[in-house]
Amino acid sequence: MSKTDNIYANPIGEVESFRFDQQVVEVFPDMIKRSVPGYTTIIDGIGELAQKYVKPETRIYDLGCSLGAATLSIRQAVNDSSCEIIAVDNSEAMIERCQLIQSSYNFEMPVTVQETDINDMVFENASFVVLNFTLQFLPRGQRQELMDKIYQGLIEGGALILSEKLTMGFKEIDENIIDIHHNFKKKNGYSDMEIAQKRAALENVLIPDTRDEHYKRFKSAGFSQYDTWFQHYNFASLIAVK
Ligand code: GEK
Repeated sequence: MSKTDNIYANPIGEVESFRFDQQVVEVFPDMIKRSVPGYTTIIDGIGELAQKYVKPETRIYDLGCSLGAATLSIRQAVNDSSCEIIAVDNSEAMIERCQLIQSSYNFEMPVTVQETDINDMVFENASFVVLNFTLQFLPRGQRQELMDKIYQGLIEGGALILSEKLTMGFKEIDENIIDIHHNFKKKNGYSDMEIAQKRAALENVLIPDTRDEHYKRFKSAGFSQYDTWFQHYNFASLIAVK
């Protein structure tokens, strides 16, 4: 069982930028479920989509895997021994715990868990790539290049799943949806102070784009089909197919 996230429960003089360190690893499953609307539905949906798009003898990449929830969903849903799933994160603490979790399950499909910056990845023979709430942590200037590399590494008919916090296209709508999201966090037990301090910690760390910006990147990379398959408030999951 994951511990309760109370990292920002006490007043902090100067809030430091958010980092995926050991303290976050300990509370991560609780933190992400209480903060990201639809997270569990998206994880289940990734397994269902994998069943549609994963092809035998191909690779699956889970980029910014954290503790590997999406990897586990795919392993459970597809479980084809001719495929390989590669789960990647650049946080040492996340990767250590992810390795432990993944090795405690026994599936036919081989899994490799590795500590790597996703910008340094080479993608080959991929039928399914997952960026589940990861792209938003990359500087904007690095996002198109990663998208291009993923597209190049996908086989024809392969799919990319991109889940992100979105900026809504209009300022007033954006402010209202952000407010509704904060109420969602309050209903999940976070105090106003926790919400405010977490928001400060994520400033300049989590940089959300609009849906149009994501679609433009898909198009520029060469994807022929793309759409939004899930959205709850300003949290969405998009699919792009080569
Ligand atoms: C899930 N996908 O549970 N290279 C590799 N990893 C990175 C990089 C990078 N450049 N930048 C950030 N990360 C997961 C949830 S969490 C989302 C993803 C959240 C990693 C970072 O270390 C963290 O583990 C993950 O991306 C983002 O399905 O916490 O909001």
